[in-house]
Amino acid sequence: MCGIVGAIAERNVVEILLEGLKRLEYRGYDSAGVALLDGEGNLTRTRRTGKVKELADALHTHPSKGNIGIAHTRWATHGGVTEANAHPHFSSDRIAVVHNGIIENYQRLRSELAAKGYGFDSDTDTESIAHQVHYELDQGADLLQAVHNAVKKFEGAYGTVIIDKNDPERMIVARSGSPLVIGFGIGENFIASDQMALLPVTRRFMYLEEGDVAEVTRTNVTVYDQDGQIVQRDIVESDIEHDAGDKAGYRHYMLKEIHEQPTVVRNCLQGRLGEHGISPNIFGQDADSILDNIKHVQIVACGTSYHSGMTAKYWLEQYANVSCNVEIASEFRYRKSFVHPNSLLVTISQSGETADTLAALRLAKSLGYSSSLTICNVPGSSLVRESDLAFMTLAGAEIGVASTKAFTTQLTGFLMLTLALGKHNGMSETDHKAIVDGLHSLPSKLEETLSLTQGIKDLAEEFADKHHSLFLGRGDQYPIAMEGALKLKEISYIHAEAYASGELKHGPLALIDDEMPVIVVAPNNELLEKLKSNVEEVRARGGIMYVFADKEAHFQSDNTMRVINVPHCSAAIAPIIYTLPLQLLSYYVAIIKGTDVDQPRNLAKSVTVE
Ligand code: HGA
Repeated sequence: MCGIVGAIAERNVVEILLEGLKRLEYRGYDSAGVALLDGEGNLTRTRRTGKVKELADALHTHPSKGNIGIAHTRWATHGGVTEANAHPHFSSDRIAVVHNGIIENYQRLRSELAAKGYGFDSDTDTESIAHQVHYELDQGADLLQAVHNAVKKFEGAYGTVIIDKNDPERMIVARSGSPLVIGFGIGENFIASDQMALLPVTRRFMYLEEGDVAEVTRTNVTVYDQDGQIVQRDIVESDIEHDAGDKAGYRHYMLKEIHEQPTVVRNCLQGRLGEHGISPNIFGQDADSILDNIKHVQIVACGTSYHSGMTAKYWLEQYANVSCNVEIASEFRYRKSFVHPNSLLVTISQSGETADTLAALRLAKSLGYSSSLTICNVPGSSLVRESDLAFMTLAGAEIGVASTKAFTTQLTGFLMLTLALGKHNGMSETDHKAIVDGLHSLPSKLEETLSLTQGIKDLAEEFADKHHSLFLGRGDQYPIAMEGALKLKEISYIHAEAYASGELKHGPLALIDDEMPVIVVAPNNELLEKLKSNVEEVRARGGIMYVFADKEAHFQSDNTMRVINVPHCSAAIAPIIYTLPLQLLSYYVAIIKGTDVDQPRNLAKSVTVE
């Protein structure tokens, strides 16, 4: 969340910053701003509420230039969405700061700094960074030392870039809890929250680590660790192949990403799944010998990733004979939990920077887990670097805020983890073969499922005027119903709840009427008859149902039930297959409602704040 870009060059950096912000807009889009320092020592600032386009228009109408600049696209945590709260924040027109994270002790810092005469113009926590650095400068420190001193006073999380009008040859950056990457150019250098922002200008990157402070000049980067010692951090060459910046002819990134699923799932399987099973060590170096001893899995994740973890619990316990708990990261990190012997901690995150999940991993390291594995989509991210084992989902950049292909590739990874753990825990030959065969058929089944698009478009019309909805599933389709409900909430703003359908009679049946559409996920599995009884319970109370069902489940459309036949698939991959129609349903409902599909209100991707 919140996107930061900074550049120091001989040329004017405005367009580099604007392009970077556009590429980071998925991280926040309530306001944006840029501060520029030119060769004559002029520090200027332009800020706008709304999207990056508003800022770009303003800069084209009133051009500004500079060879050092910092820019920011905001997802507000402290202080409303106003121009005054948009970053960069200044201290006395001298210090400019952009920040991703939350300074938790900002109120105390604010009172102290205000008492010392530093005037506040915003309601943000961020402004206290600018004034604290200014205060340290006023005490005689140079900019680098001032930042070293200032960060010692901050509690909470920050990825921050600071420039000083009186020190125009460098930017100082600091990281604690929020990601920052330095990009190396020729005679120019850059900084961003995500390498994606800098791909038009460089492919050489250095990730800062926790507690790092770095001095970035046009020709040099010097990194100091949390003890103030100079350290070398690796420079990596990015191998991101395609530039995710375009929609490839689709109207929205989300639609493009839904349609990419057959391809990315194929990529995710390639080289990892052989004819008769998975290849060795697909979860990382020495992974197989680590996994051999695992008897319990603890999964920790948030949002959509949490739903993939919930699905995995069904698989791991049913097929691999390994016990499994799943917990929301923001809960796990703040409670004392029980660690089973020989436990594997699995974190899941698209970005690998999800603040709560990262904190959970760090906490778990002191709790006695045998090992940690992350299932993640971003190479080099904090979760990947800090976990013992990593499984990259290879979904490619996901820009739509509502996650789609990251989810289905996570599930694909979990089916392979089920195979890996099942090997030493008595998985039956039949189950092993069923999963392997299911995975082989997965890309083509996903393609087949996308052909439901037209029928789902028609169906979406019936949801546009609804305010509430209910999603039902059983067994490993229950988390898929939860994910379907989350998608609908996220992008169409229709209130949606998911229930394990056996729970209906314990309360939610009271909600049923003809204004509450009920979406049912019904593959042809061993729970089908039970599910059919639940469907009858809804019908008897006048509910209107939309049933996504296997043809062989023999549901009939009538005036209370509309049936959408989903291609027949094996039980092991059914949760992945049934995800697609629910994604499409949410997408087309959102289109009819005219919401901002890729950047839904109040949300942002890569949740780097608590
Ligand atoms: N706390 C700052 C930055 C917010 C942020 O990092 N969001 O992801 C603010 O509210 O402006």
